Amino acid sequence: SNMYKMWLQYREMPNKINKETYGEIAVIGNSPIQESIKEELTRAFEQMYQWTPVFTENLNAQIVIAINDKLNDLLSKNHKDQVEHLLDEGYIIASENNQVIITGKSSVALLYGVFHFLKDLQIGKDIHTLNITNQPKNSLRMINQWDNLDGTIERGYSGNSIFYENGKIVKDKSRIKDYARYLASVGINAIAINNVNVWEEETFFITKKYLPEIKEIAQIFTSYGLKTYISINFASPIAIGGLHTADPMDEQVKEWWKKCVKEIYDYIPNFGGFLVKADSEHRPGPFTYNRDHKDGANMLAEALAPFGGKVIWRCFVYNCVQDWRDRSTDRARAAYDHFKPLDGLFHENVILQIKNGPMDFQVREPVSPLLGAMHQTNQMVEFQIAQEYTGQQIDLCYLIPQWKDVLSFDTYVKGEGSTIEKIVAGQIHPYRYSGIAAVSNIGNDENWTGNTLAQANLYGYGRLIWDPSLEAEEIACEWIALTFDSSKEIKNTVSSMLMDSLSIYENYTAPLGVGWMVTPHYHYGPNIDGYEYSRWGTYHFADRNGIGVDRTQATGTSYTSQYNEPNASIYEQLDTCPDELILFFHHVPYDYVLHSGKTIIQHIYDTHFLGYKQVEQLIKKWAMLENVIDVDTFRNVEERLQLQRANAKEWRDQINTYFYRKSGIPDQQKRTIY
Ligand code: BDP
Repeated sequence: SNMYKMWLQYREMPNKINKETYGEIAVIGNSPIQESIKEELTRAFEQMYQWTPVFTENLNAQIVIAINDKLNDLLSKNHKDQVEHLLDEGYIIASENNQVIITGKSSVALLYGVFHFLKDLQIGKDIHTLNITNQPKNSLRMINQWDNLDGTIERGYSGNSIFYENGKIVKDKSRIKDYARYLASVGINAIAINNVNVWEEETFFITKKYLPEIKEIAQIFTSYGLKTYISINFASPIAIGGLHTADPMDEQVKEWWKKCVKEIYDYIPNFGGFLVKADSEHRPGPFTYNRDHKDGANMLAEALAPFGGKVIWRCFVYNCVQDWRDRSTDRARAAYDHFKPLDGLFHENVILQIKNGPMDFQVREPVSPLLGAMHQTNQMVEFQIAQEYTGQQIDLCYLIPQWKDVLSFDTYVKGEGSTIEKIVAGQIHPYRYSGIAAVSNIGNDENWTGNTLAQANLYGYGRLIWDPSLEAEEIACEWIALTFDSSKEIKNTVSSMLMDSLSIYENYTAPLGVGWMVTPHYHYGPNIDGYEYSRWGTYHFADRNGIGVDRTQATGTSYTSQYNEPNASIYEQLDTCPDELILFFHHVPYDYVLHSGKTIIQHIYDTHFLGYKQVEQLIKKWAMLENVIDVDTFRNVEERLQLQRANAKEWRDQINTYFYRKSGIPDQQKRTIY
C-alpha cells in the first residue's frame, strides 16, 4: 500500500519529462552505490513518468551522474570550483547547456544528489532549472536499532523486527534493503543493527556464527552509503571467549578483542565499529574490575583502530538501584559525574554518545550538561525517534521541534554561541569525530511506524541532522508533500496537527519538566506514583505542600552547578528558571506563581483540561481529510487518534484528581475534577 512507500512514493506526475530527451541517463562507474542509483532512477521514472530509462556511459546524455573527475569538461568553471570545496558527501546538481549534471567527490555524494533530484521532480520542480549545492553539517549521522534476535524490539511500537525473527537473521532481506533506501534518501550514513542491551545469543554477532549473514546486511547498507555497527556485550570474553575475566587491562582480554575485530574485518572490510552500553542498567562493564570507562573504551578502540573502526560509547550510566530516601544521589547528575573527569583520556576513535537530556527522553528535560563539557573527547548526541515516553507511536508527537530546541541550546562552554548544534558538528571543540544518533522507530508493520504520521519523525530526523538550520515546519511540509501530495488542504491540516502535537502531549502528561508519572516498565499512560518509591531514581516528590525536585546548589542536589554560567544561575534561581522546567529544578508549593501569572496548581488543571480538548480538535481536523487522503492512512490515523483521546482523558483525570487531593486547592474555573 501507499503507506509502505513512506516518502519515496514516486507518484505519477502530470508534467511528464519526455523519454525522447531524457531517456538515456549517464551513470559513470559501477560500484554497488552506482547500482543503487540506477535502480532508484528506474523505479522512480517508471512510476512517475511511465517509462524506463536506459543507462549509458555517454557524457552527452541529458542527465549525467558522475564523480567530478570523470566529467571531463562538462562543468563550468564556477561549478567546478564549487565541487572542489565540497566535503566528500556533498553534491551539486547543475543545469548546464541543457544538461542536468549531478556530481560530487564520492559515489555516496552522487546517491544523495540523486535522491535530492528525485525529490525535486516529485514535488513538481522544473528539471531545467535545478541548481543546487548541498552538504551535511554533521559527519556522523546514525540510526540505532534496538532490535533483538528473537524478533522483538526494545521499545518498539510498530511490530517486530525487520532484521530478525525467531532467533535468526531474516532470510529475505528485501525489507532491509527498502529501509536502507529510506535512510539513505535522508542522508543517514551509519546504523547499529542490534539492541544496546546485548543478551546471550546476540553476544555471538561478532563471531563466525553470525558474521556471514551480517556481512550480507552490511553489503546492503554499503550500497546505500551506510556503515554497519554492532552493539556488543562487554563481557564477551567471558560469555563466548572462554576467559575468566573481561578486565580491559588484562592482556588476554585485549588479545581476544583484537582477534575478534580482525575476524569481523575479514568479513566486513568497511565495518563501522562497536556501540557499547556498559555499566548501565545491569549491563556488564569495566566497573566490575575497578576500571573506568576510558579503560573499557580504549581497550576496544585499540582493537578497532588499525582498521579505521570506531567505538561509540554510551554515557547512559547511572545508579539504577538508588533510593528516594537518599537525597545525595541524583540520577540527573550521573552522566556528567562519571564522564567529565575523564576528558582527554579517550582514544581518538572513541566517541561518547550522550542522550539529549540528563534523564531519559522525557517530553521535557533540560539539555544534558555533559554535551560540550568535554573539550578533548569526541561527542555525539543521542535522540529517540521511537516515542517511548511521548506516546509510543499511538499518540501523535512530532519531535523535530524538541530536537531543534536541543540543538539551539547555548551551553556557553566557549562563550556565547556554543550551541549543541555547533558542538556536535565539531565546530566548538576540535573533535575528530562527532555527530548525532537516534533510536529508530520502525518495525515490520505495513506502514513501518505504527502511526503513519510517525514517519515524519524518521524523515525529519534525517533532514534535521543533515541540516539543523531547517525549520521544523519546513521539514513537516516537505514530508507531507512527498508522502501525500501537494494539495493545500492536506498540507495545512497535517502540518498544523504535527506542529501542535508536542505541546499537546506535554499539556496532558507530566507537568513543567518533572517527567515520568508513567506506567512502570511500559511507560505508556499515567501512573503518578508508579515510580515514586521505586529504585530507578525518577521522582516527583509531590506531597501536600508542593512538588518538584530540588536540584539547586543552595538546598538541593547541586545538579545546576554542572551548567556553565549564565545557565547555572538561570536554573538555580526560582525567578529566572523557565516555567516549563521549574519542577525539574525546584521543589515549590502548589500556590507558587509562575511567570505566566498562574499558580502551579492552576497551571496543572488548565493544561490538562486543555490538552484533552486539543486532542478532540486533532480528531476533528483529521476527519476533514476523509475524502482527500487514502483510505488506509485515513483509518490508521483515525484509530490512533481515538486511542490518544482515551489516553489523554486518563492522564487529565488522574493528574487533576491527584493534585487536587494532594493540594486541597480547588480549580478556579470550577470544572469537575473526579
Ligand atoms: C531507556 C529504556 C530502556 C533502554 C535504555 C537505554 O527504557 O529500554 O535500554 O533507555 O537507552 O529509555 O539504554
